[in-house]
Amino acid sequence: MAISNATLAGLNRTRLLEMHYKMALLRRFEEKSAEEYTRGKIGGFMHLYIGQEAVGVGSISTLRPEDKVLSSYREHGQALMRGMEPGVVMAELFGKVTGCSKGKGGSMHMWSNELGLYGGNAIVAAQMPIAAGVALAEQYQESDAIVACFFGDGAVDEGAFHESLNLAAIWKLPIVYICENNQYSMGMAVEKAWAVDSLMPRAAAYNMPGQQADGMDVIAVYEAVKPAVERARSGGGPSLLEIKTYRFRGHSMTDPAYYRTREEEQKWRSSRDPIGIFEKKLLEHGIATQAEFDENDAKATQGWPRRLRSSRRIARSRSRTSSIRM
Ligand SMILES: Cc1ncc(C[n+]2csc(CCOP(=O)(O)OP(=O)(O)O)c2C)c(N)n1
Ligand SMILES: [Mg+2]
Repeated sequence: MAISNATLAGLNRTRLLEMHYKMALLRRFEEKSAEEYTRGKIGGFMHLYIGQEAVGVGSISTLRPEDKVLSSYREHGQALMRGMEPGVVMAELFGKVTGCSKGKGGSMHMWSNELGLYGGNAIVAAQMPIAAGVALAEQYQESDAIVACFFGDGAVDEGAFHESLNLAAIWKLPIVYICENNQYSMGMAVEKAWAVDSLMPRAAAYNMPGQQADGMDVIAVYEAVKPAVERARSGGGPSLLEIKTYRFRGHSMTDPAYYRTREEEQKWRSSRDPIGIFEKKLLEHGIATQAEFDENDAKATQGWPRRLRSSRRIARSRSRTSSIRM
């Protein structure tokens, strides 16, 4: 098959394949984490990013190395996207001194000054005022860096969300607020928790642009986040994005997810897998081949120490839309 020179959202084939690789890496890393957690090798709480890969990859692909990223406790994906070595993230999960937080933080506390990654925050919405403070520091120092602040739909119900957005708007801080609306905060469905059916009225309340995007489509995420990043970088102030997604696993490793049906989960996995959707798009545009996806997938499992690679595999269901098994 002839490879096309087509671009998607201005991204060339090399960058698109790199994004595909990152999505595969995030998926495979989380599967491995789940496996090791089940074997009792990882302690504490652990929240997986499976299903939400397009949000982290699409958003962080718009950033520069000097930009700063803050996230919630579901942040393995952001750490990997920011360039943290998978072995370092895994070591942190294992509580090893070679982890990014010297093994003292674990799953919810990925941190790297060099990579501009300021957590990993276990308290819901805690990262939002911190992100505003980091953005204020960047503004004060007249740097070109901006802040990307990720949070879940549950964080919107916290006072810290409202205080942060208000101050960010008043001070025109260089920040992009990225809500990963995966439709549940723990077991609470978003339609039972929000008096409004989208985040757009909240953006209006704090006088900043609001934008929604399909969080299962990495290109749609990239296209939504990019103008917000440019606006922040050029002194235009903050934006609020609502990226609609779905976590394929429970809230944490110990969540049996009784609050939703197995049919609902299966429907998302089989028809809205973000990796499958991206692969289909790349194939349709003739930009990449199945062999290249397979190559990326194989490479994605090579990031952690060799002895972890051969250990027992957990049962996985095959997604019908993705060549990458879940
Ligand atoms: C201030 C605070 N209140 C309650 C909790 C307990 N808690 C942990 S996660 C969570 C739900 C947060 O919502 P969201 O980010 O949408 O959840 P997810 O999508 O990760 O399930 C809650 C209430 C907490 N960690 N911090
Ligand atoms: Mg949520």
